[in-house]
Amino acid sequence: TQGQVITCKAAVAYEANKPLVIEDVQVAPPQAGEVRIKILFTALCHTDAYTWSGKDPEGLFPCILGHEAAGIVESVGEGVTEVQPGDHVIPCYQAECRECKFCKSGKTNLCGKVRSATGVGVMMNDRKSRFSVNGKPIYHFMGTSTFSQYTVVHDVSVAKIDPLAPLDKVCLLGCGVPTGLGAVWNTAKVEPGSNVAIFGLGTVGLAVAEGAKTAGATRIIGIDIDSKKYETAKKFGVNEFVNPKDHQKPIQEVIVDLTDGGVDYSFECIGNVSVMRAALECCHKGWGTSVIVGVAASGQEISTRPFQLVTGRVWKGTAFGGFKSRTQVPWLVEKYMNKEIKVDEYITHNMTLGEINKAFDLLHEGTCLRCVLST
Ligand code: NAD
Ligand code: AHE
Ligand code: ZN
Repeated sequence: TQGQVITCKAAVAYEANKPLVIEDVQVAPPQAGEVRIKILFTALCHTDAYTWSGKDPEGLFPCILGHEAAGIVESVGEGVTEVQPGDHVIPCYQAECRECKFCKSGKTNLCGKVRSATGVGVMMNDRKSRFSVNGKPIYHFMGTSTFSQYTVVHDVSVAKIDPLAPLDKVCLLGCGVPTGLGAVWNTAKVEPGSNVAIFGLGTVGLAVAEGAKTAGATRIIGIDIDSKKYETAKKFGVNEFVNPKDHQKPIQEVIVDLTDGGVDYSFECIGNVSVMRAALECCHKGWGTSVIVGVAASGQEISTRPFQLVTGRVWKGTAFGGFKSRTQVPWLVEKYMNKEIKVDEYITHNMTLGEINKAFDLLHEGTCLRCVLST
């Protein structure tokens, strides 16, 4: 198949909110600096649902969504040296070129090399898509487009991993789990003995809990409007639970009262701007740090009294948990293989690519953390 167009099945999002259509899609060969990957397993993340909803300013249609996956390199374009056909890989929506201003700064995991293309659904080389249906181009998404049996990505967006790692599990290390762990370890840098509040106990919030537990946090307070979330959350390290619906007072006041003035660290893992405000305001005066992890819709803005920051609270955000993708995803895979981090525990459902619309329905029900699709 090397050098040839591959026709395979993919889930195409033709319009916002309209059911995805399983189509025969043509996938062009990889050009210079590109890699074509046979995707074996892909999970669904709430960010896919967000873009599909039409609220993402970077969401273009028709496109192939999906960004949490694992597969095997099928072929590589000219000049690609770090991976070869047969390598087991995880596509990374956050690239790492190791050469750009961002990569060299030592201050961020964001990479500038291909971001201008991945935000508009094309490849960097010719600003065109490698996907088409009957000659009509289909946009890429986040530089990954994993809801397809084959995809083409930039070589700076491919993490080569241990071939012994089970791809049906480690696909989760493409997004949600690293995001939560890294928010704690890299962005907040939680110290032993800290008190932590986590708003939203989906996969990302639970990974924050796991990260906080391993960092030695003392009180790990989970906050969710769905009380059923507490049972599962306990397994990930949450040791107190608050449902905002059980209280008259604003949730930030409830947390401040519970914690003698506020928590050391809080994490917003929902994407709701009023909860982001509450998460900041439940932090302790003088030092409390709040990390925004959730993705809020286009047009939404955060607000608080500047006095909150003047008096020492810090507002931060994180993308992919601050992890350098190509370097650290393989390391996270090893941590999983050594049983130092959970992954299997986040997988509540397994389905096939053909059942993707049903999988999205599930995602909106409280019982689903991650659903892994086999392609
Ligand atoms: P999820 O939907 O599984 O989890 C959200 C949880 O929040 C649910 O348990 C829900 O019951 C709860 N919730 C909703 N409204 C609430 C409220 N007002 N108060 C308290 N709890 C509330 O989602 P997820 O897959 O865990 O993702 C969480 C967010 O993180 C999404 O916005 C996603 O787009 C974002 N995300 C960001 C990054 C990043 O790099 N920054 C990476 C992955 C995901
Ligand atoms: N296109 C969206 C932004 C979405 C967003 O913030 N994405 C996160 C990853 S979410 C993964 O589930 C991210 O990494 N952002 C940094 C980046 O470079 O995109 C919008 O609203 O415009
Ligand atoms: Zn995601």
